[in-house]
Amino acid sequence: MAGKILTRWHVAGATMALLVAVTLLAGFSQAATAQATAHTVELTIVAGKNASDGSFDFNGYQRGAMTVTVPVGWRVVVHFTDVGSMPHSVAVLPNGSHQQAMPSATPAFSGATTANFSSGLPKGTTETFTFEATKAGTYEFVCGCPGHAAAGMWDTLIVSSTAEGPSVTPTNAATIVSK
Ligand SMILES: [Cu+2]
Repeated sequence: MAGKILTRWHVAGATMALLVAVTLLAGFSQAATAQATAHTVELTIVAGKNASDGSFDFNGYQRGAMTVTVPVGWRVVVHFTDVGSMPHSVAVLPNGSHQQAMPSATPAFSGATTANFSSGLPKGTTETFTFEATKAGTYEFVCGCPGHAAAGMWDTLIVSSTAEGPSVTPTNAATIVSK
């Protein structure tokens, strides 16, 4: 009798230990997954910052003078503010789109645009949009208001398959915060 009871306790104990182990493993695996998907970069883009270029700039940079790099697969949260004297917009478009007279309103990544791409957002407006940088390559931040891209209102976005984190050149050209 005593032997049977002891065995039962052993079985119960082993089962408990197994459950604890499985629960711990599940917990670790969940934490690892959460970390893998937490690759988000918050990027601030200020339109029309520099009056001396007619305010046709992002963060004071135009004609590709600012390059933002993000690793492929990261989520990009763009905080856009128009501080210029006229409406502006921004979208992530395929490389070379600034050469089009009327840049396409279809962004390179789903959701990678402010509202009213071709008419722009009134000065003083702030808008946030989010997209997943799902494909490596070179892209452009372009203002869609007529004539603005031709006047220089575009910069560069590189979605990199080798970069380990986001960056911007020149250094501090944009506020980037990784999360
Ligand atoms: Cu503009």
